[in-house]
Amino acid sequence: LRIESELRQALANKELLLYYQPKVSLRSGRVVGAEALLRWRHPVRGLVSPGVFIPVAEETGLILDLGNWVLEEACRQIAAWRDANLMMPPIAVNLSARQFDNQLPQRVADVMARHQVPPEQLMLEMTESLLVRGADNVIAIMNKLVAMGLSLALDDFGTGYSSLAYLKKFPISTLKIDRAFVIGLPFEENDCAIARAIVTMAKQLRQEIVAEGVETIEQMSFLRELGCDQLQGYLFSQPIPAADFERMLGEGK
Ligand code: G
Ligand code: G
Ligand code: MN
Ligand code: NA
Repeated sequence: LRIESELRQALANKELLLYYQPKVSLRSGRVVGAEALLRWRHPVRGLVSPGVFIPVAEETGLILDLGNWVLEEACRQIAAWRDANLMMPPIAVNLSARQFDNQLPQRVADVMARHQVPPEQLMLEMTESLLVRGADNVIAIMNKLVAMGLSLALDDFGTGYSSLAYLKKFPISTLKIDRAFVIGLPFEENDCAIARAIVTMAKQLRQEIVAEGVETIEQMSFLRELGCDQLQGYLFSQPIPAADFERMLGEGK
């Protein structure tokens, strides 16, 4: 309860900020995207992890306000980079299942229009729990977002309960292999088998594959052999402030 009211204040007091974690192309070695991750700079507790406050926000419904803030802030940042003539890759924003209602496409369209963000600059990440809900209107909402030119990624893949049969019904362009299966590569046989199966399936479905939580060169080599497209993880960078992300891309030129 304490966190809930503090979180409300945090929104009003501008204590929230976005960090960016690069996604690196295995083919070119270049940064080809980033995931925006919410952070809370608490005046007393310091930087609070979303692992602590997102679940509270989900329970209380505050995730709707938080989610709108994240979308707004990501689009503001994309526009600021463009206005500064910086060439930045697409930014992915996490969406909670609770944000998925019939008004979502219009809300996203409004924010994009306000900041004149082209759809190629924005991606949306969502988790499997959304697919399990499986309602027809989820597919309809996704189709609207795709029709707006946005691309959709399925986050934390393999950790939920969605049947593989669902996958082909959803207009998803990217699968993100959860770091739970990346941790054991290349030494744990089971993790290798699961990673291989996910990549093989995603390729058949013509989806891009991003591996999360990549921390070692050995993991990278294994994922390269599998034909994974992009990697995200501490091997390349932790989530970092916008200014550091700009600097990283500037140095890469
Ligand atoms: O950044 P970190 O690994 O601490 O994030 C912990 C969890 O919080 C992850 O599961 C991540 O998906 C989630 N998260 C981070 N930022 C956002 C956000 O803006 N919206 C939602 N819904 N979840 C987020
Ligand atoms: O659920 P989601 O995939 O959105 O969560 C991303 C979270 O994973 C972020 O909070 C980020 O801090 C964390 N993360 C990103 N890369 C690594 C990594 O290489 N190792 C570990 N342990 N965590 C990571
Ligand atoms: Mn994510
Ligand atoms: Na994840």
